[in-house]
Amino acid sequence: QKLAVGLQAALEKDELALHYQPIFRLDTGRIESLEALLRWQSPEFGHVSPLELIAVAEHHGLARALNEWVLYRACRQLRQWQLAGFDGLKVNVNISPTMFMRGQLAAAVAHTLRETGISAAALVLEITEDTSLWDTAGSLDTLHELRRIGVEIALDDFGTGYSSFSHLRQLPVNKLKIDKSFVADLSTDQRAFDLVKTIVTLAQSLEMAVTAEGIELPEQQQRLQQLGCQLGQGYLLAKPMPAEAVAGWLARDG
Ligand code: G
Ligand code: G
Ligand code: NA
Ligand code: MN
Repeated sequence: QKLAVGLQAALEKDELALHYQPIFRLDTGRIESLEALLRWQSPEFGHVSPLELIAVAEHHGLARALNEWVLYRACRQLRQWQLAGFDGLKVNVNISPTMFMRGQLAAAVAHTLRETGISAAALVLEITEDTSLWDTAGSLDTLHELRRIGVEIALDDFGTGYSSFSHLRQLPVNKLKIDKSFVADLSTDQRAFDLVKTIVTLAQSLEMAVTAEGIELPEQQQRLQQLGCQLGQGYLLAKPMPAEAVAGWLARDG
């Protein structure tokens, strides 16, 4: 309860921050996108993890305000990088699954894109695998509407949830992010290797691009490239960093 009051105040005082972690094309090494990750260093509560923040927001009716704040901030930041001359970048924004069931998400996204001057093709919404997504007609409508606008949808933490092949085939999703637990075991465990191989093949047959997250070792990156995984993210390549650090980093990266 105290945390919820604190979060409400933090939203109003603009005390929340987004950090950004680059996502790379594994073949060229070029940066493809920046994933926005929520950070709250509270004077009162210390560092609060984003998962806890989201949970508190969900319980206290603040989820919509929080998700819309993240969406707006990330798009506005991408516009600032574009104006500074960094072209061709996308931004990945995590959205809570419950937001897809409420019906206003597509309108809020369209509004934010107009307001910040970002094209739909530069926005990737990340959503975790959650069965409720495909149990609700409203969520499917929202996903279809977002794809119609031109926004990309990525299924995050793929492989840890419950999506069956038939669900996946019906979902208007065009990217899969392989969960970092599979990537972690990639170089040591044959079964993890086979599993990642299967996910990449599945994604190819569904015409979805694959991102591997949690790449920490060069061997993991090599194996992912061998398997035909197009995109990668992880501490080996770049860690999440404050927005102010990104421009300097982009200038060096070229
Ligand atoms: O960056 P970190 O490892 O602390 O993130 C922990 C989890 O919180 C991740 O699963 C991430 O997807 C989630 N998360 C981070 N930022 C956001 C956000 O802005 N919105 C939502 N809904 N989830 C987020
Ligand atoms: O659920 P989601 O994929 O959004 O979570 C991303 C989280 O993973 C972020 O909190 C980020 O800080 C973390 N992360 C990013 N790269 C790595 C990595 O290489 N290893 C580990 N263990 N975590 C990572
Ligand atoms: Na994510
Ligand atoms: Mn993930």
